[in-house]
Amino acid sequence: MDYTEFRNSLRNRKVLVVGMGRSGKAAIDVLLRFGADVTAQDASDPSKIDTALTEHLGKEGVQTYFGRLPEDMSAFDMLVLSPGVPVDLPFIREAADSGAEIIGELELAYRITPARFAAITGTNGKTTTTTLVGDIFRAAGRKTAVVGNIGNPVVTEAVNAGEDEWLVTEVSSFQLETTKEFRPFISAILNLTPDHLNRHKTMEAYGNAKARVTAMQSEDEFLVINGDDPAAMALTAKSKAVLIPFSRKSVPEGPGAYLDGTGIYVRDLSGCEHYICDTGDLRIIGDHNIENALAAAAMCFFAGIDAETIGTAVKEFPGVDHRIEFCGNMNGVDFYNDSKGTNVDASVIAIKALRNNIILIAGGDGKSQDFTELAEHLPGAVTALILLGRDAPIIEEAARKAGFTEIYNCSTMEECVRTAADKARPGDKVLLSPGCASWDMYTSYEVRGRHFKQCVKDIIDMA
Ligand code: UMA
Repeated sequence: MDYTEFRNSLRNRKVLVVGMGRSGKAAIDVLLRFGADVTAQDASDPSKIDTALTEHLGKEGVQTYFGRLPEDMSAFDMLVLSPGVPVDLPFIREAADSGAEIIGELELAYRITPARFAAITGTNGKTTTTTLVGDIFRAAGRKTAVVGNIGNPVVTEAVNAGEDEWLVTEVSSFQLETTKEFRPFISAILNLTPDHLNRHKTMEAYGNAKARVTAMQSEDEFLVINGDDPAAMALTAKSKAVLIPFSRKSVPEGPGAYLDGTGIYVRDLSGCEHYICDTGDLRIIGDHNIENALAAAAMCFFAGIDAETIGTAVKEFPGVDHRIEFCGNMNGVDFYNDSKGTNVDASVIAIKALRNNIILIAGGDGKSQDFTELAEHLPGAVTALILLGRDAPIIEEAARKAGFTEIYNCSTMEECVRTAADKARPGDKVLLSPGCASWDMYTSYEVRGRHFKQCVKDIIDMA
């Protein structure tokens, strides 16, 4: 079914949209536009739902089930799930058993658009790489929208995009779990380390969700993959796409992106090498960002962009907010906001990038992670650990087991920043890299990061 047939097929189709966050609201608007008979459901109590949304849905004739479930799940032809909704909830299974098709907002977006997708997944680096790929596409003069897990629902842009447009899409394992036909022209799997195990339960299930980014790709499409990461490489087993490995550590034999000395290169399908830029030219710091630059360069090159345009855009790229973002200096102490460090691996990466003399602020919703690896990276690099949030005791226990005892518990972000500033000596670096989701105290990592930056600004202004 092509996109016009799919759009036509939505007329009078009974669709239940689950979750009234950004994705659910966007999906409803698009479904209504094509005449679907939409019902909305959210687990939250009606009093917690935005009144503007309730009024909007009322005007559009959308029946709502807030804080409760529809009585008859067999009434729906299709369910569109928001990414945060687990697929194995009993009422979703009941609908599937009665013949409803279960898809997510990403799959809806894919089916409804003629635009092409460049899709980026992986445990860490997704937002940086997606933003960089978007910048390079724009620099090459391509019509581009940067969408997905990065914060903009895909479906909103997808429905207005033409066939000459590119949807550069950050895709999470949550979004991929509900894809069926989703087939990007070029995809990337940046790395695979433990995350979201409270939702996916096992690393195998988490990896399987990530592998869906390439599952439907064909032999004339491309999968950019981290050649230095065996767990990511293992996900390529079933892919039919042309494999384009990127590596910081070795030079691939065939096509790929790699370092030769300090130079970043791409080798094309006929074996010719193309110079992109030098690692010293990058404004983003750390080995992980060299990997992000390699992945972005490979994606853009094999999407048909010339090496010179890629090189210029990579050199100009300033990085993204909330990812090892410099946010102030006070008395010789630098402050960095890495609120996007929402898992152990991301925080370890941030510690490695800043190397030593770090005062680390961590903690939050630990998502059932094991913090041993984070704890093992503290001695030698971190001089004080300041803990905040629900799972602080779990991190403290892991740190003490690793022999690290310079630990301070705080109950607010203001207190964390004050304590860090008190402990810091000139040359130290205060780093917020929680290793945890923000959901125990904030609505998102962005809100947490902005709060941290405000606390840093306040303390600098007072000094
Ligand atoms: N809800 C239910 N039932 C449930 C779970 C949630 O009804 O079982 C409801 C909640 O009450 C709430 C709504 O669903 O009203 C929230 O939906 P959502 O959690 O899917 O959030 P959205 O606002 O739609 O945002 C989602 C992504 N959120 C998640 O994956 C948790 C955003 O990624 C993404 O930016 C946005 O879609 C646009 O595409 C955020 C994220 O934290 C940044 N992602 C995770 C990560 O990066 O680690 C995967």
